[in-house]
Amino acid sequence: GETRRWWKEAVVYQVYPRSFADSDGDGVGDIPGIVEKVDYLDELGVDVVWLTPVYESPQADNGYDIADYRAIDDQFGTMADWEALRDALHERDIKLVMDLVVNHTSDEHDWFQNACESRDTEYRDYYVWRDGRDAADADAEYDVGPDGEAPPNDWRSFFGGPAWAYHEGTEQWYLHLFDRKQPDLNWENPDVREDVFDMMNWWVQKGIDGFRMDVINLVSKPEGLPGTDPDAGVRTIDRVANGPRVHEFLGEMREAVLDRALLTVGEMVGNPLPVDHARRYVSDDEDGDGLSMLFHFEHVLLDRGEEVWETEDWNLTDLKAVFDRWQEAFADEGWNSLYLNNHDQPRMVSRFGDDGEFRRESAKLLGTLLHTLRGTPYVYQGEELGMTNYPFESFDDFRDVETLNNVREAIDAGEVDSFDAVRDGLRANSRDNARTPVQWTDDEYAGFSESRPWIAVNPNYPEVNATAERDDADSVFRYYQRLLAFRDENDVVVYGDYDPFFQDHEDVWAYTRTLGEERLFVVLNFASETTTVASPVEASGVTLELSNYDADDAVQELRDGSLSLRPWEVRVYRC
Ligand code: TEU
Repeated sequence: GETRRWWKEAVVYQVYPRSFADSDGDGVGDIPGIVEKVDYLDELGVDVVWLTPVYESPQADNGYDIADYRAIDDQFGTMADWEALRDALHERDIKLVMDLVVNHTSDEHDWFQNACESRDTEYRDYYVWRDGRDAADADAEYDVGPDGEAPPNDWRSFFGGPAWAYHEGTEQWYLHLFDRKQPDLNWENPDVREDVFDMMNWWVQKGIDGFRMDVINLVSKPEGLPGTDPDAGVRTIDRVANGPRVHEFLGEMREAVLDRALLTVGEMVGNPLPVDHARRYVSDDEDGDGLSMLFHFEHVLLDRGEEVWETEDWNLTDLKAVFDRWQEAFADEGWNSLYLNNHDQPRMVSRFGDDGEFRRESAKLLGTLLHTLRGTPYVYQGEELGMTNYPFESFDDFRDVETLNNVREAIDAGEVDSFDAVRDGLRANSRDNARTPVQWTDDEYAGFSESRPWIAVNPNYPEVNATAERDDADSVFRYYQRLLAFRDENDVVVYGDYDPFFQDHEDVWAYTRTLGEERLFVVLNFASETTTVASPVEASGVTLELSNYDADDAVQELRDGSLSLRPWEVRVYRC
């Protein structure tokens, strides 16, 4: 609702440390590298940094496999480095949100190491262990255990293959919804919850300002762990998302740790995300979970098939419909997060814009959308430079466990012939698109590192880089600065009502934001041609507040009631 909260007024900038800035020349980004760029973030005008995992980890999933929640991984630096980053941000009034990954740990976490010692060891019940099934009860496809034993059920890992791994030492299987090096924690065990909440409080004590909660709607598994039901369209994700005790667990977390001064954003996987669950996650009521906001996946799954290499065409009317639905869902209570890319998604300008001729225009248009809808915008590193997808050529170019495991599994299972068959799809979809190094300069390795980075730099860095962007008044970076400042200066952007027009128009998105007497009218042309529309708003006193083209006739056009929008043109009027 309209209750004022600092995190509603904020813009969050996501840092993926491995790819942000490398201070020590080992080819991997690190925390001192981020410290060197804090002034850059301040110059951009961000209010919050969300740091993806920097905890001690064998890096099977780039840190989403945590071996020690209270230690910093050597690759990224030390706890003293982390404290220096926290202080450097706080000195500039920038808050710090940490990633909370508690659906699973690394298999190298002490808890799991202990759990593997025997069936009745202290931490055994911190994880989800089951006996296998008779091979006769299972599909041949899952027949992967010893003596033809099948896993406990037919759930699939999000990263390919069965969601179960056999542990020889104790002759049982453990659940891993992600990589086999990411065993799922057993949230049914109250000791697990207590340890997680203690750890969270420990970080709050260290002065952080919030948590981004990784796949937090997976923590409650259904009783009896029922298998999928393909005939009824019930997949693994449908079994494990928004489970029976999820609100109870999050309610406990709220009680034990959270308060409204923290920014908490829950990542809610699965599609669709039922609105009744969504409302409860962010509700402030007594039986609500009290999160600030959530990430759903409905817009970023529009163009995705079932497999990581499968694509579908997306269209603007569907994209608008998703956003309209969620703007409406949280119109009176709750709050939206606004994102078009992150470390798991391709670059937004390549996906929803035009990364060729109209790269700059469309990057600015998409930015304007994110920063003028109702909710808290998230900027993913490099987005403010208009960074694009990477032109992947061979399978060796990829680093991401989701991409690698899924493709290898499918090739082994004979479902895919070879890399060539999936190349185009991976080019479009792979998470590695987002993970190439941030392009700072036109020097070798884009100024990211002194030596060859862990993943290749996008070859467009001589043209697309922070130095060039800052030297150019017309750049994507300079435009983002204006967007962020505009939000700071205008309450209507934060708290105004959202009202859409032209919902069936295939190229144009238009809406007003209204707060008391104040009204903004935003119109965006999602096409590489000029599109003309009749203005849906009556306007006399008009000013053009933001646009990615020269103002020219914009004001007169609105007065006259006919808008002629150039390729990827966006206009924000006050009227
Ligand atoms: O992502 C959850 C998730 O659902 C993704 O794996 C998603 O399925 C995929 O990226 C779509 O291509 C979170 C983290 O953001 C991700 O980086 C982790 O790999 C994952 O959880 C496991 O911790």
